[in-house]
Order: sequence, then C-alpha cells, then structure tokens
Amino acid sequence: MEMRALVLEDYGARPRLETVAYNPPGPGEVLVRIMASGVCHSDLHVVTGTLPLPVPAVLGHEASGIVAAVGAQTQRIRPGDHVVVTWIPSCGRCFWCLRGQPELCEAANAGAVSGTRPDGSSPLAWRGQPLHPFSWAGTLAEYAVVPETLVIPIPPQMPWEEAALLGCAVQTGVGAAWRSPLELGDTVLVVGLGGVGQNIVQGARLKGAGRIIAVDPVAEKRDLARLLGATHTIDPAAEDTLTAVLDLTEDRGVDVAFEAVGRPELLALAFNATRRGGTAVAVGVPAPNDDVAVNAFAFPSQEKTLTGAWLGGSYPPRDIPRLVALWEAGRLLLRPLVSRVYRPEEAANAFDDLQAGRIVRGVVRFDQSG
Ligand code: PAD
Ligand code: ZN
Repeated sequence: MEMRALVLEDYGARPRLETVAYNPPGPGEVLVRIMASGVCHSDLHVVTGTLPLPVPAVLGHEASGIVAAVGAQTQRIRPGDHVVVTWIPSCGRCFWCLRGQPELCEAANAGAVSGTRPDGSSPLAWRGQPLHPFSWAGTLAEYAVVPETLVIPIPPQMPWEEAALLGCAVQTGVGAAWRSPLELGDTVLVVGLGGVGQNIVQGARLKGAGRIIAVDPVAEKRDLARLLGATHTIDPAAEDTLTAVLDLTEDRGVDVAFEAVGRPELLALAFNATRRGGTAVAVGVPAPNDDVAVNAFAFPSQEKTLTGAWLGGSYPPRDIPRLVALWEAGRLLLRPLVSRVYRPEEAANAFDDLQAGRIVRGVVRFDQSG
C-alpha cells in the first residue's frame, strides 16, 4: 500500500512530501489514519543532525488520528478508535518499566536508536529501501504503522489539533513540572517558551506554583506564557536573565528551574538561577556529545540538584487520560498552543517557521489536502 509522508532523506536536507510504501500492521501493531500531527523541535533536531536518529526517516512523533486496522495480538485498541499517537512504546517488562520508569524502557530506547522493530525490519519503505519512523511513530504522514503501546484512546469529541499535542509537547512539559520537586507557592523559572516550555508553565500553574518566571526572546511567546500562568517574563535579548531572576527573588534564586531550549549554556544558567537546595531540570535536548559546565562545589555546599526529564517522566496510558480530564475541565489550555495549521504540501514550511521562532506549535492536517 502507498501513502504520502514527510521524508527526511539525509541530515541537512529539506524534508519532502514523498509517496512511500507501508505494510499492514503486524502482530501487536495498529494502523492509524493520521488526522493531525504536530511539529516538535526534536523533529527539527533530526533535520539538522543534532539528534542523529537513522535516516532516511519519516518525521513526526505527536499526532491524533483514527485507527484504521489492527494486527494480530492487539488487545486494547479497535478500528474506529480516536487516538493520540505518542513516541515511547514502553514494553512493560524490562528493568526500567518494572522500576516504574517506563519512559526509560530498554526496548523503546533501542528501537528509537535503530529506527526499526526488534527484528530489524521497518513497516515503511521508500525507493526500495527501509524507511525509519521517528521513534517508531513517524506521524507526519497519512498513515502510521505503530506498536499498540504508542496509541492511546481519546474521547471522540476532542478536536484533532489539540489532541495531537498531547503526544509530545503536553506530556513532556506538564509531566516535567508535575514530577519536579515544585511545592505549593514555589517560584519557578522556565527558560524557552516553545511548545514544551509553554506546557511547563501551565504544568507549574496546575501544581500550584506561586511565581512563574518565563524567559524567551520572542514577545508573542512571552505573552502566551502569561495566558498559561506566567507571572513574570524576561526578554533575554534585553536584559541578563540571571540578574533579572536574582532581582525578583531577593538574590536567592528560584526553587525549581527548567531548561526547555536544548543549549548547555542555558542549562548552566538554569542551574545557576536556582537557590541553595534548589533543582534544575533539563528538558531541552542538546546534541549527544554536549557537556554542561556547572560549579562542582555547589552540589555539596549548596545541596543543589541537576536532573532531567524524558517525555516529562510520563507513562502515556496513565497520563494522557489525566491530561484529557484537565483539558475537559478547562484547566489545561491546548488551543492557544496551535499557532498555525498546515496542509501536507506545506509541511516543510512548519520546520522553517519553527526554526525562525514564528510559531509555538505548527500542526499538519493530513486529512486536508489540495
Ligand atoms: P521550540 O523551538 O518551539 O522552543 C524553543 C524556544 O526557545 C523558542 O521559543 C526560542 O525562542 C527559545 N529560545 C531561544 N533562545 C533562548 C534563550 N537564550 N533564552 C530563552 N529562550 C530561548 O522547541 P520545543 O518547545 O519543541 O522543544 C524545546 C526543546 O525540548 C528542544 O530541544 C526539544 O528537542 C526538546 C524536547 N525534549 C523532550 C523530552 O522528552 N525531554 C520532548 C520534546 C522536546
Ligand atoms: Zn517532541
């Protein structure tokens, strides 16, 4: 069978809408007709080669759609279900899954790195060669053939564009805030207000933060952060972020700081902006060989913590229904995160707009072509 998908041929190339071949779902897999797929900076990291996932690849890892078919041995999902597609297919059996850290699942990690199923095959092919779906998802396409564990049912009335963002940005951002040591009334710093950072802001609000200081050079993103719960904003192009944070906190620093850009110097900034006993959380993804320079003396003498969050520490079957409940109650805002909707033919433009800082989330509607 054939479909159109956004293919990255090699690092540095422009992603292109191509006709590719796909197999019917195998055992434990489902076929999803993609309605909407978001474009995340992690997709852009693959395009630039910062995140060296195997190519050629089908990009995309946060989406919504309708289950078109299910393979043998699937249990939870039925044709016709409305679903979110996410990107860590936790096995439920490995060392990490059994310890309650399914986001670090061994099989999921190995599959993301190899871009193939455990047997080395791929459900996708292009020009006679195997195509690697991004982290087994590959949702910037008309269809995705994915493990059943990547697919979570949602209420049929949920709009496609909002639902798509649950796949990555919302789980990552809200989860990172929720699982951080943030306590009621605490002061929080969020560096970087893209799709992920905005959700850290609203996650911090939902967990009861007092002051939320949000940093981004783009004015519209600072405005959106205020809508989602930020109490203070900083333009790093106009003032020194660390000085501004210390001014706002009687020179103490914040209780919890999040880096949501993916640059080591900004992670060091987040660490330096925390108070004694505070925690900095790395959410942004740097290049695999990047190091961060922070003062070693601060760990024992100031009891500081530097940690990280992968998919916000989320477990999608447990957390997506909770996020849906927050959205239904009007407490989790999704519509304002969708800056622009693209047709499949324009999907590559979403990458240009993301790189230029013009959008928070761009969403491609695969059911709206022409
Ligand atoms: P994005 O490009 O939408 O957001 C990045 C933001 O950083 C933009 O709004 C920029 O304007 C802003 N920025 C740039 N320079 C600065 C600066 N000096 N100070 C403050 N802000 C600045 O990306 P995104 O929100 O999709 O992703 C952000 C990062 O998170 C990126 O590295 C991505 O790969 C990573 C990510 N991590 C996970 C995870 O599981 N940890 C999941 C998804 C994305
Ligand atoms: Zn992502």
